Amino acid sequence: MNLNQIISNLEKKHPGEQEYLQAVREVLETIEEVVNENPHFESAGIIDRIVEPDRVLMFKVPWVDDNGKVQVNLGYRVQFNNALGPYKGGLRFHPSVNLSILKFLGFEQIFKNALTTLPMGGGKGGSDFNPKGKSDGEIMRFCQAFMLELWKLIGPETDVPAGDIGVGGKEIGYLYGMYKKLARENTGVLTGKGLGWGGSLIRPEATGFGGVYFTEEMLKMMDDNFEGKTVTVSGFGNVAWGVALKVTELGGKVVTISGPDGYVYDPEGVSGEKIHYLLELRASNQDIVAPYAEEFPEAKFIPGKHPWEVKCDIAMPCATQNELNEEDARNLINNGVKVVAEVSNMGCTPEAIKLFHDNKIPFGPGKAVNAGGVAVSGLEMTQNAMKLGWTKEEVDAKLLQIMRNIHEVSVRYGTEDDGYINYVKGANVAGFLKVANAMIDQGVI
Ligand code: 2IT
Repeated sequence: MNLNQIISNLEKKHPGEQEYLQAVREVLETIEEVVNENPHFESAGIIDRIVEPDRVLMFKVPWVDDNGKVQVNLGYRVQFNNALGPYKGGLRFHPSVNLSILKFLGFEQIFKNALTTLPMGGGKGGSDFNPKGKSDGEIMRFCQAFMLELWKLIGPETDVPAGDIGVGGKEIGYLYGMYKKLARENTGVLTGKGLGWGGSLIRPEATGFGGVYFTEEMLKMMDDNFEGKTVTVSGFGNVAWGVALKVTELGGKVVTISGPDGYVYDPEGVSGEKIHYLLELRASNQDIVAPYAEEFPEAKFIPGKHPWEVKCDIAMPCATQNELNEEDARNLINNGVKVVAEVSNMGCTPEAIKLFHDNKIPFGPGKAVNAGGVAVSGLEMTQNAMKLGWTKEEVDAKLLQIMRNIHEVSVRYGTEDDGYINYVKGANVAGFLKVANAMIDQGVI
């Protein structure tokens, strides 16, 4: 496999799609060895086929705002690979959304979903719609207009969307209502639904809980645990909330959260009622964290900065892609970080990851660490298909098992000669082999 040739061909075909090219390069670099060991992958064109989505759907979303003015956004669904099951992955509503970002997310999702061992292919979608400052009525009308196009492309056995940044329980409700009306069926085609109408218990917590379960396994490899650990977290949404809940339960202390306006340092820990306050912050649709420091005076708001300058044992990025760069990584290492676990998708830049690897700091990549979210989405699909629901304890136990299993396969494929575990390689190889073998079995389609 000629990695540079493949990447330069992709650059020509998809100029400027930086995030997508970054995600592809990272995966191809780590699977090069296993591809070279399996010549039948080459003859079946697996790499050429896996790096391009099956199809990309782009559509216009016109809607009317509260002032009666017509607004126009772009809508997308990237159906990347369905070798393992229906396309599965979230919808992101954020002004930064473009094709490159959704292709990177869809590509990552293929391997992440494979790691869960549940029957799900990879996809992603969303819009450049900005939910910040929008009224409930505007969000509902936008979701309905978005679904008016999307519903034709999805279905319980073809493509099952869910939430991502900017799409939570409220948006899933509006999207589902419109889908059900148009499709005249009630098959639970979106996951992350309300707990009273088909949603799975633990789904809201799942990404954060799963991330902490995975990190606990990483700590175990060093005969350690969360007890007494200081943890820095970025973001203040659903994912940061789940992480704060579980870290606190396991005896650790989350000392930061962050938003686009800066970060909050809370030396006493984001615990108890403060964790629930995160949900209020999020629900305000304001996208700022400064009010936390007004509500809880022991905390300090540091405007315009990232939390990675704060001394910690464990760093868990929970916000968005490329949110932790080389300089941040150097700060963390100089401050004695023991473990870095990326809960956001592609949260760390390639330079930051290289620095962690060079310094032998255990680094868990997003597609392994945050797979708990989509794993519980998969369990929601199972429960919907059975028309039965599991208890909180049942779902949580399955999530824990899935995360431990992902850790185990990452160690199996990622352990280097000196004993250092390259989790990026381990997770990519394990996910890739599963998808590639399924593609071989299913022929050229
Ligand atoms: O990045 C992700 O894995 C998600 N946004 C969740 C996807 C899902 O289908 O639950």
